[in-house]
Amino acid sequence: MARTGSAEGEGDSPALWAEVRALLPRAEEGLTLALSGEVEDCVLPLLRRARALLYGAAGRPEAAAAAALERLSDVLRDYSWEKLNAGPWREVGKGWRQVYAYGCLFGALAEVAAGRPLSRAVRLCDLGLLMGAAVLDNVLARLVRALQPRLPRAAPRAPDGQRPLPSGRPRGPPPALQPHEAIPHLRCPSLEHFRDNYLLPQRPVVLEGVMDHWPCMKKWSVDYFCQVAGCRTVPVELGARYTDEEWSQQLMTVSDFVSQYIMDEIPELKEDISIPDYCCLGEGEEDDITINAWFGPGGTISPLHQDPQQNFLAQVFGKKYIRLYSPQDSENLYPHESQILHNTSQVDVEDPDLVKFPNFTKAAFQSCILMPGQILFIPVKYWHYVRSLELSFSVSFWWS
Ligand SMILES: O=C(O)CCC(=O)C(=O)O
Repeated sequence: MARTGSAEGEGDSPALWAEVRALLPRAEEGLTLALSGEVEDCVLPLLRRARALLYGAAGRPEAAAAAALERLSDVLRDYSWEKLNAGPWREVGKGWRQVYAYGCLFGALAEVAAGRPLSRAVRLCDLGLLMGAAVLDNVLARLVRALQPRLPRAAPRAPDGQRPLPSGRPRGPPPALQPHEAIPHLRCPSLEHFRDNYLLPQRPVVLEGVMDHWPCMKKWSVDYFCQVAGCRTVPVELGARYTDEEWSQQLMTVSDFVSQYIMDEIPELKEDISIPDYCCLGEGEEDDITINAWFGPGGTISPLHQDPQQNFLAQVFGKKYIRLYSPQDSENLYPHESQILHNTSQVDVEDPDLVKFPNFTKAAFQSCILMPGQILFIPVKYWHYVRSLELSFSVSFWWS
C-alpha cells in the first residue's frame, strides 16, 4: 500500500535512515562521546547506553531500541537542561551543553528510527543547535539539513488570535532628517576609498549598490521564509525593546512567529547573502564574522546601544530609521549602570527625559532612513538606535 505524506513530513523510509546513519562515525568507537568540560559521573554511562542502542543493530534500530533511545534522550536533555538554567549563561560549562546536544541528537535519531513524522526530529535538532554546543563536527546542523527537505513547505498558518504588535508608545513618522545630521551615502566605493575615508577614521557611511546582486534581494519575503524555514525553531524577542520590563524571549517556529506576530541558523537563507568585500580590510578571518538576522514588524526598536565590533547593517526589505552617536559622546548618553546592560543607553532617543538625562542634548548625532539595498557602516562602539518603520529584514555583519 502506498503511504501518503504526512503534514509534518515523511519519516518512515529506510533510505532516510541510511542517509542519517551515514552522518555518524562508521564504528561505535568512532563516536567517542568526548566532552570539553566536566560533567557528573552518572552522565557518561547514559551516553554510552544510547550509543550502544544506535550501533547495536546492523540496520535501523527495532521499535524497542528506538523507544529506549528516546527515553535516554529525555533523561539526558532533562538533566542537562537543569544545568543550563542553573546560573548565568556564561558560567554554563561546555560539557553540559554538549550533553544537551547529544540528548537532542539521540532524540532526533530515535524519532527517525521509529519512522515518525519529522517535525519533532527537526525541532530537537534546532533546540540542540540553539542551546547545546557542537558535537561530532556539528552533526546536528548536518542532520537538520538532511531532514528539512523532507518536510512539507509550509505556508503561514492562519493567525489564531493575533498577538499585539510591539508595545510601547506608538511612534509616528521618524524625525525629519536635517542635512547636517545626515549620514553620507556612497555608491560602491573602492576598497581603498572606503578604508581611507571611513574605516580608518571610523566614520559611518551608507553604502549603495553593494548588495544589489545578492539573491535575497529578489527572493526573500515572509512567504519565502515560511516555505523554506516554517518548521524551524528560532529564538524570538517579544516586546518593543529589550530594556522593557515586559520584554522576553521565546523559542518558536518561524511559521508560528509569522502567523502570531507579523501578520533569526538557517543555511538556505545564508546562501542568498554575501559577505561584503570591505570585510577583507579587517584583521579577522572570514569565519570569525558574526552574521545576525533582524526580522520584525514595524515599530520594533533596538534601543541605543554599542557593540564591540565593526558592523555592516544590510537592509533586505522594509525601512529603518537609524541614529548614530559617536563613542566620544558616551558620557552624554547615560549607559545603564548594570554590567549586563552597560552597552545600552537609558535614554529613549525619540522621547528623551531631559530632566533625568540633561546632557543628552549635548550629544551630536547622525541619522538616516536605511532603505532596501543599502548597507550602513557602523564603526566599532558607535552607538546605534534602530526603529523599523515597517515589516523589515536586515542582516548584520560584525567583523574586526
Ligand atoms: O536592526 C536592528 O534592529 C538592530 C541592529 C543592531 O543592533 C546591530 O546590527 O548591531
